[in-house]
Amino acid sequence: MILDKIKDLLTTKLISRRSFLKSSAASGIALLGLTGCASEEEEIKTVEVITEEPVLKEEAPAQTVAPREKGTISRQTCPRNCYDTCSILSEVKDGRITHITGDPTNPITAGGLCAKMNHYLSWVYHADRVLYPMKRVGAKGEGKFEQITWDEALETIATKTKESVDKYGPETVLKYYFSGTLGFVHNYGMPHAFFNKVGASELATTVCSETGGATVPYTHGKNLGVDPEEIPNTKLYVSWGASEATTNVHGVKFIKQCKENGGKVVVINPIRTGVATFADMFIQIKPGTDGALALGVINYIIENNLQDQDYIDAYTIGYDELKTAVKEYTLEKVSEITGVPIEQIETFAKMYGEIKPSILRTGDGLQRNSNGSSMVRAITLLPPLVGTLGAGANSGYYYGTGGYWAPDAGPLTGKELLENPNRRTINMNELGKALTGGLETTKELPISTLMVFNSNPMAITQHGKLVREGLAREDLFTVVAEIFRTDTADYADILLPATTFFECEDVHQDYFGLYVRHNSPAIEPLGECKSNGDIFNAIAKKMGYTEPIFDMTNTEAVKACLQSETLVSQGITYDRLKENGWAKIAIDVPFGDKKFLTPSGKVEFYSEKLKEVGFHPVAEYVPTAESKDGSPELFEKYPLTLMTPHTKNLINSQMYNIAQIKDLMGEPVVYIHTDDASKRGIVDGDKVNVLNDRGSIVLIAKLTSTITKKGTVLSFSCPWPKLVEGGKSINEITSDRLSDMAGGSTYHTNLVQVTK
Ligand SMILES: Nc1nc2c(c(=O)[nH]1)N[C@H]1C(S)=C(S)[C@@H](COP(=O)(O)OP(=O)(O)OC[C@H]3O[C@@H](n4cnc5c(=O)[nH]c(N)nc54)[C@H](O)[C@@H]3O)O[C@H]1N2
Ligand SMILES: Nc1nc2c(c(=O)[nH]1)N[C@H]1C(S)=C(S)[C@@H](COP(=O)(O)OP(=O)(O)OC[C@H]3O[C@@H](n4cnc5c(=O)[nH]c(N)nc54)[C@H](O)[C@@H]3O)O[C@H]1N2
Ligand code: SF4
Ligand SMILES: [Mo]
Repeated sequence: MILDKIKDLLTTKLISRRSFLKSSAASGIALLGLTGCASEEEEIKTVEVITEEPVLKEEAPAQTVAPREKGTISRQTCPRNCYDTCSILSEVKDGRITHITGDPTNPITAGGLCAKMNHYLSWVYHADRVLYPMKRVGAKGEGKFEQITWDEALETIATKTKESVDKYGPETVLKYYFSGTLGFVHNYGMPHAFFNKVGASELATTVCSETGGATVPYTHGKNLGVDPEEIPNTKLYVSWGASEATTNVHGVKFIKQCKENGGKVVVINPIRTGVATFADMFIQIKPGTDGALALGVINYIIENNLQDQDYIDAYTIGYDELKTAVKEYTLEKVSEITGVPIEQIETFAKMYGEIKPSILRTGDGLQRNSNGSSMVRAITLLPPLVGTLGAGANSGYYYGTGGYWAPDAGPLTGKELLENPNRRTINMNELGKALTGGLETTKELPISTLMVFNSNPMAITQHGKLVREGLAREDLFTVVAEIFRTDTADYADILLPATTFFECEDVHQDYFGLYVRHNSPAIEPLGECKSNGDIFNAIAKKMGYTEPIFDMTNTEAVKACLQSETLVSQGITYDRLKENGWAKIAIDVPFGDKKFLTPSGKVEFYSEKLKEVGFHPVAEYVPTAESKDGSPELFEKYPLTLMTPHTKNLINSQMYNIAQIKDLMGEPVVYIHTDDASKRGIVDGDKVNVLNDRGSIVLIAKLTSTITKKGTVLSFSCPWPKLVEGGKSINEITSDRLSDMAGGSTYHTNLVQVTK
């Protein structure tokens, strides 16, 4: 039934999209309103089967591009923390945005946004936008505020910050930010000059992909991914711990093209993802055991002489040690650890040894485990073993394209203003502990002023109970710059109104593809909103800081970011970028020169450096810290592994307050295998408690026999706590343990019990 409806819908949509493309070619640019969406096709097809998340209903009937008066068109970039970084065209009439659509000329965006961001106009013009500075008048967390002037807000912030600095020292001031926008100006750039001048504690921004990012260089020397637009041209695409149809919707078309061109697709994931539904092979692995699988595959390849010996002899070191290290990972043993049938391991190993070129992609989800680095290390040994690393543009390894980021936010951050380069660093994954004296350093020197921008820690940060207790501290002065009254904003002493990207200028670069993108403001700031850069400049001035950097405008900041060597040498100028909205960075074949920036200059199957930092110099299987093998006692009490990946309907916590999306998602669910459910007397739709020693939350049970295997439960991140029953959401019970490298997050390393 629902499928038929979707098909109907899709046909109408595709037809209207085609006519749009035709008409847009004829008339320059025509805009689609809210319904234009190329990538929905992938999402719609995959949703029903895979994640069983409901499909977004159409808001308006499919458009029939009627002739109408045109408004002013400008170009934006979707600044969300999303691989795709879509280029947007918006139309403004009488100072109001009337239509938005994806740029049809950009190869990745290809004319459509995603299902969630088709609701952008409901987001920009939401009745609950924070439009004026406010001060708290109720209890912390209660969400009672009163409008004040900017002058009063700035005066209060400056006075309180000075008090913190004078009484307790500058390091008692802490910034907390991550990815509300990923603009070089308003996230990585301008705000930091203020904190450097203050000498505030540094924040280790390791919540997302640091563990993997820190690991890859031990093997390859540098993390240089292939251009994902080459995926259609490869013969084997391996999706290892990624969920493209959810988190990278515009990437799915390249994977489909790979198949259409005769290539094979393999998915390795504990969860049946969107891509798994059309993959040639789906390896539904036990979470946290991928290291064992990779080592078993290596062992099989070597035993069957499928390795590329010429490549190994010329460009690698440590092959003998590798051979020895993987010997114990027999098919039987690996099958036992991973829950993957022996025949499947064999077939995959044979495919990976024989089919070339191939691209092996690791997602971010995989490395958000206590053994994330150990797993990623083992996987990175595979491409050089079969000689695909550096063999061609369509060959090798992919863990994002961050290694090529060209704009440089450095000149905006005022590093030269920092007096104490050894100031303390707080790991953002430990915010709860940091605020409640749970870290040695904050026990001695508590945080007294917290300034949050571009983040919603009450929803996204682990071990929510501690974060809440910390934010509720009466002796903590909290400033939050926000677009909405999030749970975090409710704890602010001063709440500042931030602009959306439709209201300010910035520059971006994808972490999926190789595009630098400009963001022009489409409209004037609503109410008294200011961009993050302008907010922190205003605070700096009120503090009495007179350095010229605090006079920098958004446009000057964008221009400064574009002065990098790569951009200048490739002729990517401000004017060109602004005119076209985006430009592609040219790269050489990653590792085409077979130069690897490791100590030996070769791929290191054996790494002395890895040994120095306490790891197996080759690789080994390490169970996760919360698992049957890693913590048998805890497992007795909490026998289910909880995974908490991203959902197609949100960007982390963003969009959960948009009525259409909230209604569509309903109350948050936990997917549980039918066997695990029946053992507990749970039926589909039951309200259940999901709990561990960190806390307990209420979710709706959704029974499945395909999405997850027995023993694994799944609940998506990150609903707003105050908008769900019980006032607590998923991160109430996730672990704030740090990963095995670079202090990364471990959102998937959780043992829980589920009770009716
Ligand atoms: N719609 C949507 N898109 C997003 C986001 C969002 O919230 N919503 N968030 C954005 C952000 S911040 C990021 S970092 C990216 C992340 O993008 P991805 O890396 O694709 O996504 P994740 O959802 O973090 O996790 C990917 C997969 O890792 C799997 N995984 C977890 N543990 C293991 C394991 O032990 N072994 C294996 N093999 N797989 C495992 C999960 O099942 C999940 O399918 O997506 C971005 N895009
Ligand atoms: N359980 C679980 N939790 C997770 C994850 C997971 O996989 N599982 N993933 C983690 C990952 S990978 C990430 S990256 C983090 C993301 O963590 P965050 O970056 O904190 O996530 P967002 O929900 O995007 O919150 C950003 C906030 O910034 C606000 N905002 C947006 N634009 C602007 C702006 O221009 N200015 C200002 N001042 N504010 C703005 C938004 O309204 C929103 O409230 O979440 C992490 N949390
Ligand atoms: S969230 Fe991602 S897919 Fe959706 S519009 Fe933004 S960049 Fe594109
Ligand atoms: Mo992330």
